[in-house]
Amino acid sequence: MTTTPQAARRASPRKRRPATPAAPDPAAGLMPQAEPVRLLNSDGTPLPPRADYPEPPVEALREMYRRMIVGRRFDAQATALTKQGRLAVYPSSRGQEACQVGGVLALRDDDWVFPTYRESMALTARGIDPVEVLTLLRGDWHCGYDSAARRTAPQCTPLATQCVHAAGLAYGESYQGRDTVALVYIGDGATSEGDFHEGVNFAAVFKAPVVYFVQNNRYAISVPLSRQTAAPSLAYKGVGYGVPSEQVDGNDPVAVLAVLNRAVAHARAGKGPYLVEAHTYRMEPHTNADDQTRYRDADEVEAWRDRDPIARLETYLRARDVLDDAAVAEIAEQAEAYAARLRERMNAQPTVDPLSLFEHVYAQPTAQLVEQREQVRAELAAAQEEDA
Ligand SMILES: Cc1ncc(C[n+]2csc(CCOP(=O)(O)OP(=O)(O)O)c2C)c(N)n1
Ligand SMILES: [Mg+2]
Repeated sequence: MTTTPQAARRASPRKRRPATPAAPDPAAGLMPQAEPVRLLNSDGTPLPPRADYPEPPVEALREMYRRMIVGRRFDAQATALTKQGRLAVYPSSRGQEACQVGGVLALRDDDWVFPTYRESMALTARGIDPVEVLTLLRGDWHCGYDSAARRTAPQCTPLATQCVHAAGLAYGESYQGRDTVALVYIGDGATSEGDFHEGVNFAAVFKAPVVYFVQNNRYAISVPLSRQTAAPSLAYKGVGYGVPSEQVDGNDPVAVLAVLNRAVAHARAGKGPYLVEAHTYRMEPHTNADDQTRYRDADEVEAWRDRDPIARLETYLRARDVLDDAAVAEIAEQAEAYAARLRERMNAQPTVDPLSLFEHVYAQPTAQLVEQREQVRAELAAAQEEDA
């Protein structure tokens, strides 16, 4: 008599299966902490130290404080310059100082930074001449600084395109045997862009040494985070591509630097990219041209004043006895002198040659460009004759 396999299975008594060992979690080592990493309370008192994110040396934190103070003063000066007609537009990063300065301090000079329009403060913290940093926002056609010499890409206005540029550059660097890292600054809103996903994916597959540093400042112009994404944390966006990802309190300078130090070390060791989401807040409007009263309450902005990253670090450093009244006053003076010098230099009228617009577009200019350049040249000559 023949039986079908199904019938045989039905006939035999059910065997008890041995307990199977739990399959290893494929996302182990990739997942962010449930709560953003924090090493200081909002009032600047320390939390217990953590083995996974060791506290940076206190000298580095003191230098971070200095650069944050100078950075905030620079930022206020740049906003004032828009009101005096010296800058066309300025996107402030007031409130985001821990991220602006932390990103730069986590890197070596020969590492690369890929900034957005929001990162003027980060670039000045990197030591780039502030007038050069503001060149583009003044209305010139170029970014003002020498990108190759400063290892700093031009500030990127098209959202998220820097994510793919950084992946390519970092891959190229490691392909040539160098251990340089590229750090990408990107906003919360820009993580909805295709280029963000393509960049992170490429970096993950080819183990490009990139740190994707998301400053989640809660808004993409007027669009709040809740209308942008349903992800519980933007850090999960890295996990989906196999990238270890972390979230950090972006207004806790000590935690920001500790987490970025680990992310940079990971990338430098050849283990591929890392993603860090910093929870922070933009205290000013999107730019000087934006009216924030149309989309957020003053109460919300006020509530974030209590988490001010500078006050938090100052309290901590005073308690550690590495900062006193005299040092605070001296740093404030440095910041004032920096702003005064910037003001002076920005008040001088720049000399801009309109014909330079046509240079550096193509190695061999197209027929249209040649024609347009000729038109501009003729118009300028006619205007000069009229003036004479
Ligand atoms: C590809 C592209 N789409 C739209 C814009 C217009 N735009 C400029 S800034 C911005 C909001 C970006 O928000 P977020 O990424 O959170 O950065 P934040 O400005 O908050 O630093 C938008 C939509 C742009 N610059 N580029
Ligand atoms: Mg934003």
